[in-house]
Amino acid sequence: SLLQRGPSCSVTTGLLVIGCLLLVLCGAWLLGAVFWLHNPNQQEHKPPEACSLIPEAWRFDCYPERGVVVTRELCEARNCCFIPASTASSSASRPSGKNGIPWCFYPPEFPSYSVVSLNDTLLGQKATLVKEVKTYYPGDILTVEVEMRYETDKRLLNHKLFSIKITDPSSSRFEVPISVPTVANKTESPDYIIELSKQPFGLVVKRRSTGAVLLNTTVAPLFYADQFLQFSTSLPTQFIYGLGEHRSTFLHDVHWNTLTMWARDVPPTEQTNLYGAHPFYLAMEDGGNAHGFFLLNSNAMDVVLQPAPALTWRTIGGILDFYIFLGPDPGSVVQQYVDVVGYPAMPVYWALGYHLCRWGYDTSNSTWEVVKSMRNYGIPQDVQWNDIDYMDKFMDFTYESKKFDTLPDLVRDLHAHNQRYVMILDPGISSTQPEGSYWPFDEGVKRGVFIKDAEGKTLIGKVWPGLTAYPDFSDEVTHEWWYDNLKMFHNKVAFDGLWIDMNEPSNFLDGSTSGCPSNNLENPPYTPGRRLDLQQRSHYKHTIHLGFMGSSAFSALKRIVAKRPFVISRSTFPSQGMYSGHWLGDNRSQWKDLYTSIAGMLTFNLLGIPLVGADVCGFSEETQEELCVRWTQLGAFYPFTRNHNAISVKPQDPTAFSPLARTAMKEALLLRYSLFPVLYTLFHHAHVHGHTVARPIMFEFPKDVKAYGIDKQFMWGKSLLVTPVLDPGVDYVDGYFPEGLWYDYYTGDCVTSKGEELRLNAPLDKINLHLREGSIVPTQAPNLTLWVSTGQPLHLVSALSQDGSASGDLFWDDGETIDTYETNQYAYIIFSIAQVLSFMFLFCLFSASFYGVKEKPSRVLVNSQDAPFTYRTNKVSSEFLLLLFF
Ligand code: MIG
Repeated sequence: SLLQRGPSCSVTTGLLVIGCLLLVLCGAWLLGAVFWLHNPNQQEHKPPEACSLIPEAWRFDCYPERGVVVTRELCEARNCCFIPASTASSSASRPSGKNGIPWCFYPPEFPSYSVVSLNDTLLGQKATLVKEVKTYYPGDILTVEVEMRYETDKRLLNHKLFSIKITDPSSSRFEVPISVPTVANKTESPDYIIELSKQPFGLVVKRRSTGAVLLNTTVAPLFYADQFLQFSTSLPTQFIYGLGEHRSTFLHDVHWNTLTMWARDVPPTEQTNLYGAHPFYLAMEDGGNAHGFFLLNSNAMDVVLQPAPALTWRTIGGILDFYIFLGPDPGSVVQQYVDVVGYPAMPVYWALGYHLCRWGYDTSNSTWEVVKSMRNYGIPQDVQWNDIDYMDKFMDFTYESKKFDTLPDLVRDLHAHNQRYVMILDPGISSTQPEGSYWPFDEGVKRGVFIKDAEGKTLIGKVWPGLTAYPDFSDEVTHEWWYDNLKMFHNKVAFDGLWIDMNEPSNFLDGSTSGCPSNNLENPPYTPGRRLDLQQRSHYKHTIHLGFMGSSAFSALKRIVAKRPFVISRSTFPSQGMYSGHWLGDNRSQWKDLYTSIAGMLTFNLLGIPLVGADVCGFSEETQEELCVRWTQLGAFYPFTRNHNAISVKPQDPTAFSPLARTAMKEALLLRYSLFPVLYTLFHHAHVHGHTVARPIMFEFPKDVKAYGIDKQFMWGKSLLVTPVLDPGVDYVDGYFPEGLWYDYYTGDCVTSKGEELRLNAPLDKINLHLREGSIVPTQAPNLTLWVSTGQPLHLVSALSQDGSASGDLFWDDGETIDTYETNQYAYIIFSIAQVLSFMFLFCLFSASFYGVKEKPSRVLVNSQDAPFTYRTNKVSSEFLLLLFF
């Protein structure tokens, strides 16, 4: 992920080490205990009436610090209200994973900022805010500046974007170095209404058309201290999505749910901050409108959801710079967000094929054996990967000369079969090799690419190769050094893409070999995160931060392979979609993980990183055959599909299973390969328009509230509905079908739904797939690689709507040249059927099926010539199927 600052060591590059929080928090707890002893009568104390008037759902936590028993004394020392919550389960001890209802909360009159001047600017208004009294956080900034920008004249954002930047006029604070498109003009007729409250300062943003209050920051005081920046807003809805990276349901729970953002190396766990940080949410309002909110800040932060509903942003550095996107439909919100952070890269075609990987291939030959066995069974595979096993002593840019001696030959063989090779690289560079024996480190030191500690010495941590230095990828010099290393390695092993791991970055030491300095970055007054338990502490100690590894890998690959770069990254930050895809990290081979992968995939599509998938069949623990079959079926619909396995567990590639299971997996992959034209076209729309690829049902049916919580099904684009089996031992699945006609993809059988749940047959060899009425999807006869598949004739599948119309499209190019869209080297075809069956075929179309033709046509004309066709009555409904050959 990109630069973040959090509780961290102060190092000269500004890229940091964290940890060592224990002492401070223990200290605070002791203090609390002492106050408690001195006031045994505290329970009798009556809070002021203003406090008791505040409903529990509307309490904004005045004492968010973890590990502190919040007493009345501690609370009142902050001039806050102290009222123990009504229910036992919501005590201040904060039951695991969630905050309870706060016992200590801000009173209405809590000191905050007032507007002292307000001026019009070219793009909006600028206000100066002052606060009279310092609060209890050190470095409170009493004068801040607010810049409100009402608009851009950019295509997507016209009338739909409102942005605010709150800065300290007296000193420059850290700002996230991603380039946001510049704003040009102030809008005359925005879709929103802004109301500014002057005393205390607060902002209310309403949707003009409905009056819905999208933002109201008057609900709690604004904090702007050096290491504690916080504001809250009411929400017009409980339906909140996004806010990655977490393992949770797709729809977030707003019942005192704190989501922490701070990139770190930890296997997907509920209520825990994971590998990436994405301070963006999408909200569904009453009536089906949607809006989005993005806080452009990369420091460690908490986002607190509470049932009012309301939300609090609490970050420990940087500035407050935020954007509101007016939608009004959910897809447009994502488009507007992506327009600010950057559009996803157009993937090289083979990125969408099947990837096979594991940790623990002992040798290059054993890796090769799997590839050959996949070919023998006729199972599609585009890409073979290697994990850290291939390296010599786990060092980047080396390969093990005995066990992996045939690696270059394996890669040549893959290429000869139109297959590709990807290997892992970690950021940590071994620092302990004899001088002159390891160029990456020696040269890195010479060019000064490594992160330094507070004393200006190279900071040394520990990862797989042992002691390591960390490249500072925010520096151009590092990019050049990284490129040189890749180029030299590429001369030996002609890899096609890169897998970048451990780039939170992960560190097995607490800080560095010399620990952590003691300073305010290391010991922030407030530490985001859940309760300070042992595990949490050690994880904070284990994280240091650096950035831009994804963009560095992208630009180096672009120069080396001169094709669209393929990069998959574990850590991510807003804008990362421009450079890489993402896999969801170290999941387990469990049914639960199969299910949660859908929410992860959908969330990353919302975050502008559509090339995403989970480790198919599960990473850690032994998988089971049935689970692995179901996972391969669901995985066939991950935008990025890779089977990956941990070390020391049994193989889980498709060839490792019984003929029955193997065949079912093969079928699922062939299905994916046959749908490649659809998937590729969806990625084109992601790249050019910021669309999602794998999409929640509610994106297509925003008025259907029943679809808002669905994360067991999803769509590909607007046409295909996927209903996977997520439970063991069943041969059916229940799925929700929004109102309308839905066609079984395989048979053309049609169901009419009133917006209801339907039970579908789902034997082990089947994943349910439905075509929405009115859609046309281009498909191809599948083959063992996409290279071969994409040479096959197209077949169109059309699902007519009730009035007999349908449409669809196809983006097509050579699959690998950089910027084909931008340089006009592509074909884009729109298929459309009106009541009269007529449409244009531009090239190499071989056949077409039409679902839902109500009467047998007397003639079929293709280019004015009679064409042969077959026609049959559909078994289940009274619809008909027409097959056409020409
Ligand atoms: O410390 O490279 O998430 O996919 O197999 C573990 C070994 C390092 C973590 C990755 C995982 C990979 C593993 N890596």
